[in-house]
Amino acid sequence: KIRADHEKALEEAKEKLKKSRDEIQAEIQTEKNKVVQELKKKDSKPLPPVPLPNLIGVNSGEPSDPDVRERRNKIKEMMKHAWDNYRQYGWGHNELKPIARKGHSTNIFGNSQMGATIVDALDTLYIMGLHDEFREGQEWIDKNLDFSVNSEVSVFEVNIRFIGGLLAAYYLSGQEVFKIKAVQLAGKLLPAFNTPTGIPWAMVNLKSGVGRNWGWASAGSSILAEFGTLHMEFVHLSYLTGDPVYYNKVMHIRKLLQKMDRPNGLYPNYLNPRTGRWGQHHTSVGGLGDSFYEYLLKAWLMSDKMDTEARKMYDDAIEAIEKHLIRKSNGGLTFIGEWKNGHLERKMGHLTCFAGGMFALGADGSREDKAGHYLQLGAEIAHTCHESYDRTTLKLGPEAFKFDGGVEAVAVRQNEKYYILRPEVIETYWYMWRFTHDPKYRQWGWEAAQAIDKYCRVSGGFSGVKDVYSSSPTYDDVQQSFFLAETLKYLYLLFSNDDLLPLDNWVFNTEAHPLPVLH
Ligand code: DMJ
Repeated sequence: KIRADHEKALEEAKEKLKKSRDEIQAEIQTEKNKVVQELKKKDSKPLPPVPLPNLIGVNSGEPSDPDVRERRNKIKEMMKHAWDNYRQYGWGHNELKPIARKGHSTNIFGNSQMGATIVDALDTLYIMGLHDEFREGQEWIDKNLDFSVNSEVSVFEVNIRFIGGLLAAYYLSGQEVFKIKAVQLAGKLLPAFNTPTGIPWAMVNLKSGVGRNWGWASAGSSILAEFGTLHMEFVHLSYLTGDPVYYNKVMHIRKLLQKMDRPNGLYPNYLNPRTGRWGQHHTSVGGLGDSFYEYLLKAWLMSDKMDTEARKMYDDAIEAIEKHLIRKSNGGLTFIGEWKNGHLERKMGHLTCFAGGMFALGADGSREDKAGHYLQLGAEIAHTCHESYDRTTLKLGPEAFKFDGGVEAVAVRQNEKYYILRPEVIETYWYMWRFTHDPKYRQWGWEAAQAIDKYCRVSGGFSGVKDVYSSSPTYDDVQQSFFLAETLKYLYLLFSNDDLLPLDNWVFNTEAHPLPVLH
């Protein structure tokens, strides 16, 4: 059926290409008008009213210390630079090429033009008080964001960036349009769950609903960090709509995982959605695994600590990870390696650095009251990740670094030396700052902010760099949407008071979109 659907889509595309440009444009316009009309019809049917959770600390955080205030203002200025350039050169495209000064997109968004940067940036704009920019974004979303596009997108990425971004914008601003769009989009993702096991495909065509997995994934598998990072958003969707369909989908995934054997207590990164069997026995707290663990912990926090099943799964998983993946290097640096078929690869990814913050966030409520231990582990990971920054020329961290053959926290392979404006290290600094108020975390965050401003800033926005060990780096010419959603938001929060989005009331999704605790 899948093949037949694809062939049909291909045929349609071929037919379309036979037509003249004007004809095609006219057809697109007619289709767009139709969608707008349909949306208007749907929009007029209001969603059932639900009480908004208690929203605390949405407009606070102004630091009294003038130096801290100055740093916070600098971060806001960087956000403005990133936004204004996207506004000018990439508006409506998913991302910006800051050097070529034009729109950019990657395969995670298919061939769509869904304004990923706009949706991802909204809540950051809001908490920074950039209200004109927020309104511009809202207007674009209201008028242009539609999901009936013949485009194959990543279910995970669309969930964390779009649904997460829209829900956070809704809770912060109270503007109904965001909720409506989030629910419409979620409806488009649901066909991805039509697999023999209910484990969703990695990708879904938003128009046809046809799903499939990444060609590179082990034995046709879905990815743990992808199907395991839907829970927070889907629970909120059920809460806001009163429709249990979303909740049921993610709880089904959880139940299935609970029933499965885990080699050495570890969750492999790959699971086949047809057979329900694990693929390769690789386990990672970085790419392919990371946010699955994060969402177990956050499911518990988001439920006001009622979802003890999620907490138990988190505790079990973390215990196995500590036993098999976490080690100390000869130089005394704690690192989290990658487990591959019973062998530990002594390499840590930039993505893995988020785990420092996760350990700190999960300290309270840990088994046998090991809160001190997990806070300490968080501090050690933060320290290791800071070292990975500090040992480079640009003072920005590489994509992956080794602890092997005399090498400590340094990238070895050329294709692991890049920095693409990722947030994870700064994210960990921020959590550690919230829990300890040790000034070194603000200092380290400031070092990173200065390095980004010095080496990644160009006149058309911010760009990733290809080699953090080179004194004359080349740019990758991409301003990632998560730079505005996460990196700049965590920096801003780091230089704000704790009463801005307090962690007792808000839980951040894996793209740094804050969702309220459902008491
Ligand atoms: C973000 O999209 C999310 O944080 C995701 O969980 C993993 N990585 C990127 C940013 O590095």
